[in-house]
Formats: sequence, C-alpha cells, structure tokens
Amino acid sequence: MSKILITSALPYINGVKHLGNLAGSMLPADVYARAMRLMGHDVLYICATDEHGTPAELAAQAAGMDVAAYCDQMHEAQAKAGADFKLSYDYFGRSSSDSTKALTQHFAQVLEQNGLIEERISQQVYSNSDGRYLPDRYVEGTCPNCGFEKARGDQCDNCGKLLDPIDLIDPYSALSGSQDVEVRDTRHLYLKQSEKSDDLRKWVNSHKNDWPPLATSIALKWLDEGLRDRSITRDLDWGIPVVDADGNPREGFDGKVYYVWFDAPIAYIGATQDWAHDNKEASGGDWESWWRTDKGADEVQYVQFMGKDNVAFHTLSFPTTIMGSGEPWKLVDNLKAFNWVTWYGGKFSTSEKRGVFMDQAIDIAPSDYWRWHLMANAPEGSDAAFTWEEFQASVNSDLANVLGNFVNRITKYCVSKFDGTLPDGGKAGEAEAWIAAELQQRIPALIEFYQQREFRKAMSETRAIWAAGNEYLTQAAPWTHYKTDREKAAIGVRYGINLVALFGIIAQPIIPDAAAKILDALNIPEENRTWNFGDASGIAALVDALPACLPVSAPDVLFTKVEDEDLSIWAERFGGGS
Ligand code: B3M
Ligand code: ZN
Repeated sequence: MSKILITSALPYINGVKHLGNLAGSMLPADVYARAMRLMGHDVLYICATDEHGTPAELAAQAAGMDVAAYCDQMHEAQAKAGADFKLSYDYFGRSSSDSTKALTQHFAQVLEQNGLIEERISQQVYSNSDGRYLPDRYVEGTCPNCGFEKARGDQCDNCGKLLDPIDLIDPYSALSGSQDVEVRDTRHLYLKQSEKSDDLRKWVNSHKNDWPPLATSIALKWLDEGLRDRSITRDLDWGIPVVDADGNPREGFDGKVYYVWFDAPIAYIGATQDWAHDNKEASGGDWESWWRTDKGADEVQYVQFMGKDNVAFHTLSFPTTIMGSGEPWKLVDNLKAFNWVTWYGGKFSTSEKRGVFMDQAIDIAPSDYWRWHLMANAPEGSDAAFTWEEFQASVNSDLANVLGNFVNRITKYCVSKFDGTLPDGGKAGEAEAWIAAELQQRIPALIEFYQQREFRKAMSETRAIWAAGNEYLTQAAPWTHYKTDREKAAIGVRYGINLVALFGIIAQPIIPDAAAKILDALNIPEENRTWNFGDASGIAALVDALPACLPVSAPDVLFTKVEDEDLSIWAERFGGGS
C-alpha cells in the first residue's frame, strides 16, 4: 500500500465546465483515484476552483455581480456539478482561501530572497476609454501566430499559443470593445524561470519514460525555444496582494496582484492544508506528509491530471516555484496529460451554444453514461471527437447490451428457477475452465492499465471481460440443461452470478452507480468489493467465490437505451448531428 496524492487541474471559476474539461482532468483523476482506493492505496484526491485573474472578473461583470459573491456562487455550482458526476474528491477547495494566499506570499518571498524574482518595467496595454490597464483576457485581438481574430491577450484559443497582450494585432478592450488602447510602461515582478532551465530540463528528461510523450514533448519544446522569464503580477484588484521580500505590502504595487497562474498551482497545497484542517479525523490535521519531503512526502506518489494547454505551467512554471524556493516541497511524479475532446471535430463554445456542459449533461442522462463514454473515448493519443451517435453506441452496446443484459439475464434466471438462491453442486467443465483462464489473463491486464493510467485500454479490457461473461453463458447455456441436467444448469448459474459480482467490482471506478446497484442486488458486503484479487490462482477462484445459498435478486433496470429520438432532441438543443 502506498500513499498517492492526486490533483486534477483546477477548473476556472467562470462557469460550469463542459464535457471536454471534465474528460481531460477531473474525470480521469476520479477514475484513477477510485481504482487506487480499491487496490488498497491511501489516496488523497484534491481539487479546487481557480478563482483569481481576469476570467473571474470578466465573468462576474457579465453576470452583474461582485467578484467575491460571484465566486461563492460559482464554487457551489461547480461543487454540485462535481458531486452529480460522482467525482470523489477528498476535498474540493478554493484558490481564494487564506491558506493559498499565505502560501503564495510565502513562495514569492523566498523566491525573491533566492534571487529568482526581480522587479522590471514592462509594457502593458492601457485602455484610455476604460481608464485602466488591460491584462490578459481584458484585451483581445488578432493572433500574431495564426491570424485568429478573437485571440485573448494571454492565449490564443485557436492555435493554443501563449501570448503577451502587447503582441496582439489590432487589440481592443474586452470590457468596452474600445480600440482606443495604447502600450504603457508599468512595473511588475518577474520570475526568472530562465535560470532554472537546466534543472528543469534534467528533471523533465528524467520522466521521459513515465510521462506520456504529450507531456514531455510540450515541456521540452518550451525549453528548446529558450525559457523566458515570466511576469507574475498583474494590474488587477482581484487576487492575492503583492508582498516584498519581508512579506510586507510591497511599495509601488497598489492595484496589483499576483498573476492567477502563479497562485493557482500553489492552491493544490493550500487546498490540502484546508482539507487537513476541515477533516481532522481523516487527516489527523496532517497535510505535511503529503507535500513536504522532509515530513514523509518523498514516499508519496504524486499524480497530476490536466489538458495539454496546462502542461507548460505544470512542467516549467510551477516546478520553478517549487525548486526555486529551496525548500523541501514535493514535485509531481506522474503527469497525465490529455488532448482535447472536440465537439464534432470543432471547439466546444459557450457563447455559440456548442457542446454540453456538466449541469446540462446530468439533466439528460445519468452520470454513469457520460463517465463510461468519455473514458472509453479518452483523448489520450490524439484529440477525440464527441458525437451523439457514438455516445448512443457506448450506452446501448457497451452498457445496455454487453453489461446490462448479462446481469439481467442471469440474475432473473436465478430468481425464477433457483428461488433467488445461489445454487450449489455441479462439476466444472470446459466452459468453466475457459472463463477462468480468460480472467487469469485479463484481470492482471486491467489492473496494469489502471496503474499505467491508460484509460482507453482499461475501458476496452473492462468491456472485453464483460463480453467474455456473455460468451461463457452462451457456452454454458444453463437454460438448455435445466430440464435434463439440473447440476449442469446449477453450475452455469453459479458461475454466471459470480461473474455478475466480479463485473460489478471491476465497474466501480468507472460507473459507480450501476456498480453499486449490481453489488447491492447480490448482497456483496463492502469489504468484499475491493480489488484484492491475489495471484493467478486467486483470480481463477473468482469464478466460484461467492458463498453457497447467497440470496440473489435482480437489480432494477441498469441502463435504458438511448433512442434515435433522444438524439434529435439533443442535437436540436445542443447542436451537433445533422
Ligand atoms: N484553471 C486552466 C483551466 O481550467 C486552469 C488550471 C489551473 S491548474 C493549477 O484550463
Ligand atoms: Zn493563434
């Protein structure tokens, strides 16, 4: 058993996230957390809302609300969306918490003491008509890289390139639309990332074999291009106030705060502190053994989940903060990066009403359906297009036909022909040997895929195991033997019910609600739902592990099929389709 710290990229506060965000960070992190808990590891899964910066201010302004009140409300909305999707966070915190504020100021202070932060005069876009500076998303314009006309000051949504607002062509204010903008000199703090280039390269290279190529290639590309020092303050009111090397309010920095990307990853630590504080029983008040390598965190395996646009911040900027502090903080061990889930090959878009958001998704189908579909099609090797047709196929064929029918058929048969009692007796034959051998091969493969965070492969192995159950029933065909050879029918039913239990057990990380229904129908006690399968003979024994006379009932309908009619209604409401 080991300690595993899991974080998923912190969702921005500016609205409930769409399925693409969910599939590239929070959902796989949850599936992984659940699987690791089932394997008996001590797991801590931390997430939080990312609440500072221009996205928060702009969204609050659009909602006609005060920023702090807006963040309160949206934090609740995102917490609810997460709960509805059964995301099993140990803690869902907020980057606006006091702990993150204190940590952020602490890191800034020690980085400055170590000579890694320096004041510089830089050019910022100033709006004459708005009477203020326009950092990051407050300014939009044409992308100098790809020509996209609505590029944001901090990043182009079209080509993904990180931008400096002064690089935009034909810039205008995102607040007022005014083009009356100019570039002015203003003072900011810079994090001297360039000085850490060699250390960062060494560290990234040391992970070439255990991070997905997507993660290392993005980090190395930035390093190859020459890492630039980065401004970590902004002309904004909303955020964490800037301190000097002694931790006092910094002179000349009124109206400036730390850049959201400086404090957001620090919020992983802050939220862990808040978890420890708010959950004394589970934590014993101890957050340090998760984060401080001098307090045991060198034994922790730290795994981060994120979309590809967040990789640079997690492989370069945040590690610069951690390494540059000279203090014994934990660095990430495994970084799982994802490509995009696209909407029919294009981008999800809130403004253009394209795509499905978490709250809407839950409105039209149970969370299990989405969880299964998104993980079976995880954007691991490349971008993955969401389509209604494939969503329908995932639900109808994988869940309803392969798993649902199997469970339904054999539990109902056991209820009607064997009084809902697990039958005894019978001699294992060829079909029984076949399914035991199948499991001996497939269960270890499944576990390995989870350990490697290879989600598509884990899902297809899961499906293959369910399909093997159907194949077994076809071979064993208890219904054809019932009249002539009751013993033979009995063993088919008994093995079948054992497989139902096993299928429920392996389904838990991915479709927790359906899995619970299945396991409840078989009265499987909580302690027997774990993944302690043991060695090869232990796995072979799974086919006949349930106690004789176990009461068996048939679960309620597990999955209802998605009809063509549903698809047209959804396509009408959300776009997509013909
Ligand atoms: N909030 C970006 C995003 O939602 C950002 C992640 C922060 S992780 C520390 O894509
Ligand atoms: Zn671009």
